[in-house]
Amino acid sequence: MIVGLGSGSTAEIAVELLGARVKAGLRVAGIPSSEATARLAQRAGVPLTGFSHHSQLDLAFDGADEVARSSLDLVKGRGGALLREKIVAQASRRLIIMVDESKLVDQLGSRMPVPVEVVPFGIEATEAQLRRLDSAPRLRLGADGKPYVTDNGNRIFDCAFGPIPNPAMLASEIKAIAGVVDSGLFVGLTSTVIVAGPDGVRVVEAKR
Ligand code: A5P
Repeated sequence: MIVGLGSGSTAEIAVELLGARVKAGLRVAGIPSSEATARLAQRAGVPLTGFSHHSQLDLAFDGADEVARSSLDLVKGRGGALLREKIVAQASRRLIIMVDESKLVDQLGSRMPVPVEVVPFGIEATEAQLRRLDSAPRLRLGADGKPYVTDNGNRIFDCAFGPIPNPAMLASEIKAIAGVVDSGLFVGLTSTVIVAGPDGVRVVEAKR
């Protein structure tokens, strides 16, 4: 089985658990969605593979920053891995998202700005275009106070749009800007959401 390995604290726990299953005999290979996850998977003993060997994955698991209750669309990218996460998600037959209840929202954009990965060239022009979409883009900074650099050598604007009535339309508008690589709006990709709450864990399947 070929599995997409998500990024962020929730996905990291799942990678460690997967490593324990591999040690117990499970036959699986993972495609990591970030350099950090690749390092963790190696430490946990999860064999890694890549898209040059497998263009389609059986499933991917990941966390999320927001999950829309009815559509199961997502905002992702607080950890900066949104582009690779989306490539992995789109290549997977099933995308399983693990969150706690605090991540569930009626409308995406309610709790979190939408991360947008942009190429460094012309970054001021790209920022101006994002501002025209009624967002308030803020260049993400790293712990050193310098612009955060993604695994792909790009930068991230965190764009506060407020509650988003039509995430699919906004995702297309953002992506139409030349300097944008992709946004953290994941529309129509989720198969299943596993939600942890005070009363235990429940599983929500996408209505498709
Ligand atoms: C990484 O870029 C993100 O998309 C994470 O998947 C998301 O931020 C969820 O992370 P946590 O599981 O750490 O909340």
